Amino acid sequence: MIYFVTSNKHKYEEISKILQHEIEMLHIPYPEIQANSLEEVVEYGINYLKNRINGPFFIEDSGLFIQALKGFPGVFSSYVFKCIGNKGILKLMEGVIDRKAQFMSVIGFYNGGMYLFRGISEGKIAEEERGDRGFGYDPIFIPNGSQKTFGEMEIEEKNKFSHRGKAAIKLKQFLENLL
Ligand code: ITT
Repeated sequence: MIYFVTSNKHKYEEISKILQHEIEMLHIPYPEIQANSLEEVVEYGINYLKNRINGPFFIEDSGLFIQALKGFPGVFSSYVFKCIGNKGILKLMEGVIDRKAQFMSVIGFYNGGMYLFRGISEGKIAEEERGDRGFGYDPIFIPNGSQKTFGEMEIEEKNKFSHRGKAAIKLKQFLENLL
């Protein structure tokens, strides 16, 4: 049994479709520091949690980085989403031609040692919100190789394109090699 420490049930559903290993969602709040990279946020979170949890666990931190906005909202994605939402981002992007963006995910696994796995999904910001699946910025992100937003995809399809899907596959391969 491996714990996935998160408050976000969508993240849990996405990763549990990929990991064959039994994972269990555990909701223990941990500090998410203000840092320049997702890796720093994850390392700090693991160091905080490692003496509070018995057994192997992982956490995941993710963000949307919009090129024309110099990487905003990036490590502040969760806070920015709560404040201005998809409508606010679309407003900031009004009239902007370069709509390139990437989603990034860093999974940190701990079993006595700490291991980080990163996944990136390149894509663009849609002109309008589309779809009501998923969470967060899903309705405004179109990954390269698809015409749909993440908000228009089932979890399995999103996982094929997504930052989290890619990071989770790396974790899965790592766990298989541990056995
Ligand atoms: P944790 O408890 O796991 O931290 P969280 O929702 O607070 O859950 P983060 O701190 O990693 O997650 O914040 C990342 C934010 O970025 C998240 O709240 C979304 O707004 C956005 N985001 C990340 N991945 C996303 C995805 O796959 N689709 C849509 N939005 C995403």
